[in-house]
Amino acid sequence: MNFFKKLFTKEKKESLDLGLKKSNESFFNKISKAVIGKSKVDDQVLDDLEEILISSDVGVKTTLKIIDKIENRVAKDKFLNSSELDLILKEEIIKIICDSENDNFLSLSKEKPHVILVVGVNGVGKTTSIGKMANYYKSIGLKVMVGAADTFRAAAIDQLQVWSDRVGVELVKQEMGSDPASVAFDTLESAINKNIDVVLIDTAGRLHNKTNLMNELSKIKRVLQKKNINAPHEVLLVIDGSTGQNAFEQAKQFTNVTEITSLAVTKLDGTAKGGVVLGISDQFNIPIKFIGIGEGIEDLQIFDKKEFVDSFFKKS
Ligand SMILES: Nc1nc2c(ncn2[C@@H]2O[C@H](COP(=O)(O)OP(=O)(O)OP(=O)(O)O)[C@@H](O)[C@H]2O)c(=O)[nH]1
Ligand SMILES: [Mg+2]
Repeated sequence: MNFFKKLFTKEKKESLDLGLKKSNESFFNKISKAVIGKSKVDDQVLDDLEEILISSDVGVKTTLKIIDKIENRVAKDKFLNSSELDLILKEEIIKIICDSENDNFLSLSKEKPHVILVVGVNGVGKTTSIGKMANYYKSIGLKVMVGAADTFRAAAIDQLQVWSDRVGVELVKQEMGSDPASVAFDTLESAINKNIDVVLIDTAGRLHNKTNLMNELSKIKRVLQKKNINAPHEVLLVIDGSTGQNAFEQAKQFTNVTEITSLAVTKLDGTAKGGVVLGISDQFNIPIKFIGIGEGIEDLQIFDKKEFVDSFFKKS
């Protein structure tokens, strides 16, 4: 969908650069140290590079793939200049990530409403991301409705109410402690009646080892299907990028127990662990749709692999 691409304006790019500043700086400091005094990429540089990628949370599998590619290039070009290492790395990483099957456009189903069930462990940024997504979808002219199916805490409903008011979209809610599946059902019913385009359903922070919470998620799905057999059209897993390797773990655990169709990686600002996005994008066969780069309403971007790698590798 080309018009999403067009939304990647200069302004967006600047905030992406800013959001990834810590990851970018930390990565470059390490790379610079590794090549100091070296005229060519030798075994030592490659070893250091491997360590740098792993310590930048790119993940072991993806790191080994990248090192393998660089080794091949070094074998072909024995006098590969070490000052060019970052350029070569960028090239190879873009190739690896873009070869992966993930796609990053915002595929919305043809039928209305497109229902997105938002899941993830405690505190990763589900509710905040829903607020930002509601704002984004509204800004491109879609009618949005939000459902407060995190009924565990009154504060969770209030938080979503604040976001809905701020964005100017309708919220469907019930009392605290009510059945989350019933809230989801009400939301979908109301959205159908009001000809809504996108429905975003918030859920409680659930732990992968809590069977009851996973059962709750299944129940929400089942109940939604009573209204529309294709709902939810999307189950979006939110993961906290600042937790580094734990983010991989969250993605793994969730994909093991439920069908996840898209990912949002949050909190990439203020962390040097942004490399986690490169690894996740390579290793999971699930598109990363959004990345969170701040707490503000505009601080959610559609994930664009190329732009991301570019910001990650930008020389300041
Ligand atoms: N810096 C930064 N903070 C974020 C981002 N996304 C969310 N947050 C913050 O993370 C905290 C938790 O966000 P919530 O949206 O409440 O997380 P949640 O997953 O809904 O949490 P529970 O409902 O308790 O499971 C809040 O303080 C958010 O402002 C982000 O991209 N960057
Ligand atoms: Mg929440």
